Amino acid sequence: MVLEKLGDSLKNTLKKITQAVFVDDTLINELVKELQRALLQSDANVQLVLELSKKIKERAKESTPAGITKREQLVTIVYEELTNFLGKETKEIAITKKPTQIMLVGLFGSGKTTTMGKLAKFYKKRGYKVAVLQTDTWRPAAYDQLEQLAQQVGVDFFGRQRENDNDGQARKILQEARL
Ligand SMILES: Nc1nc2c(ncn2[C@@H]2O[C@H](COP(=O)(O)OP(=O)(O)OP(=O)(O)O)[C@@H](O)[C@H]2O)c(=O)[nH]1
Ligand SMILES: [Mg+2]
Repeated sequence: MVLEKLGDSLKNTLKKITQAVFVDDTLINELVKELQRALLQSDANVQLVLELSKKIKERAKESTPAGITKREQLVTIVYEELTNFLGKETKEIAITKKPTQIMLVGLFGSGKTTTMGKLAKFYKKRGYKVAVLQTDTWRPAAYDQLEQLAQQVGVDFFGRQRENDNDGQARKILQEARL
């Protein structure tokens, strides 16, 4: 999911609630529709988006607790339901042994290399000795992309440029990185 874009759409949607004169069914329906649009554009699962919409609409019917306005209640509901939707729990990657290897697997263009850079920076900052390994010899520039990223972050980089032996080479690169 491209979360930055989703963030902007959601911000605009929530702004609508805070600026609305009346909080009524029309506003709630409009809000849910905009949320649906924003989430679906970010490739969210259709069934889950429909469930989220239903929950928000149901909870919006509840009476407003004393001390807050209907508007504030609605923003809270949307916030809570979105938090549930996007995942409430975070999971730490436990570094229990050295070396710890993290392999990133995913579809083309899903953000593996970028995430690798972020992870490298994260662990370097915390005092770990980090090396990133490029095992993709298929896509042109994959090597250069990670090499540049490693330079920016200031971590070691290992890889092979344009090699056909995809199977054995990951192991070889790993061996090199361990030396
Ligand atoms: N907005 C946004 N863009 C991202 C994020 N992560 C990656 N990208 C962008 O998505 C594109 C692909 O990212 P990569 O990290 O190269 O993805 P990849 O999975 O390594 O791609 P391949 O190696 O080609 O399979 C790049 O233009 C990144 O800048 C993210 O969290 N948010
Ligand atoms: Mg990549």
